Amino acid sequence: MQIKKETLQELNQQHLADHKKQFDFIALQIPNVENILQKLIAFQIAIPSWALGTGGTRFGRFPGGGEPSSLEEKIEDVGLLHSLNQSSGAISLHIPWDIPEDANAIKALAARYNLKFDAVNSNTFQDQPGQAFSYKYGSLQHVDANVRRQAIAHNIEVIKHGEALGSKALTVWLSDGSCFPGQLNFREAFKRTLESLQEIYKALPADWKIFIEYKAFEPNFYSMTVGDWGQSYLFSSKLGSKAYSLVDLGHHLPNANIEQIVSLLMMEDKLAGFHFNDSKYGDDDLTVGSIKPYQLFLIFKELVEGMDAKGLDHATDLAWMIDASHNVKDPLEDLLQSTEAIMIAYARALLVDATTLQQAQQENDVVKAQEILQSAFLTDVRPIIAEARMLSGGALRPLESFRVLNARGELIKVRGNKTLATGL
Ligand code: AOS
Ligand code: ZN
Ligand code: ZN
Ligand code: ZN
Repeated sequence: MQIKKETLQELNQQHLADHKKQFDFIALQIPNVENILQKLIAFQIAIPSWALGTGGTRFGRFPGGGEPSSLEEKIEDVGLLHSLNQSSGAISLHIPWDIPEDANAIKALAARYNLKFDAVNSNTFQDQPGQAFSYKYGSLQHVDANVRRQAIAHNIEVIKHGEALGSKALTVWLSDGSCFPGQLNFREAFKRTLESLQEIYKALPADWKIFIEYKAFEPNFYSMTVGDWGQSYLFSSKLGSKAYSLVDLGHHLPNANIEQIVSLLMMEDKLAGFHFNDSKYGDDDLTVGSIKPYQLFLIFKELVEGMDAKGLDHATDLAWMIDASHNVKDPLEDLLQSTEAIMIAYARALLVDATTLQQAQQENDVVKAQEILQSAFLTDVRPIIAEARMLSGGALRPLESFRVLNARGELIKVRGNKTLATGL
């Protein structure tokens, strides 16, 4: 399903008068609103191919129908999101869940929707049919060199697929670890993993990066070989300047200060970017901003401050990706909500008065520092985001448009009640 620009313009027209009033009101209070609009327009968040279908839990899936069953259909779905919000201009593939048989055709299709290929993800946490060696006891850490070699070869293959599509990064998330004390020699497992990663690193094209994603627990529940940002940082710093640590918001132990982790990784030039989602307990993969929007804002506040200090481009110098999964929502509606939540957090962070905050910090004026942060956080920035979307040809109200246009119904008409099994 493709939405015509004129259709969106007609829908926007119905809300234009209301929108104008709201936008003018907020614009009056913000000195550099033009600058903020430009930054929001440039900011793009990659959609993971595995979030386009119903995810669910190990207890069950309740698919809704009309889900994409091929890479082509996944690209169409991201194209649909992007036409509505103009902020989802990239897709992140997971191999072998997505196999681009004809890379040129896939590239051409994506270009038609104005989509880029973000980081490609390897998968050594599941056994594939016909695979020679099992990942039951790990992949890059495995005691058997045959298993390690197979996992290294897979990662190199993923790089090749990514190269053919114009991706510039490989994300490695390992489920490697142990379920019980004594199962693993931590140091040996670390060293074997490092050696394996070094082999993969050697295969990176000159302008590529490798992202090392960490996770505190699951599916291993005693130890994870890349269990936290310290371990990820050790790997990425030992690997070299093309290696970075990837922060998935759901991969920390409860109450971790993620904004501080982010700020220090960035200080050390080791922050790859994000898998955005939200959680109350663990790797819940809930809609971004649905549980802890203040935390998300604080993360973006660190990002904006840190990137500005280093002269980095907010839109292009870090990898912005969603990693979510849904059991009770329409996946596309959920992704619209997630993208909006990220834009809200980013826009609010852009409102933080950095000079006054720095002054308050110098004077140990704790109260004032809090006031500055909270006044940015409590500003309703939605009209600014809507304005940015409209300026770039998107919908003033993406979610409402999705429903008014009966997008899911149209997809079901074409695709039927096909469903797609997705990841963890
Ligand atoms: C798993 O928990 C991680 O978040 C990975 O990023 C994984 O590759 C992705 O969630 C797909 O399962
Ligand atoms: Zn992730
Ligand atoms: Zn995860
Ligand atoms: Zn997950």
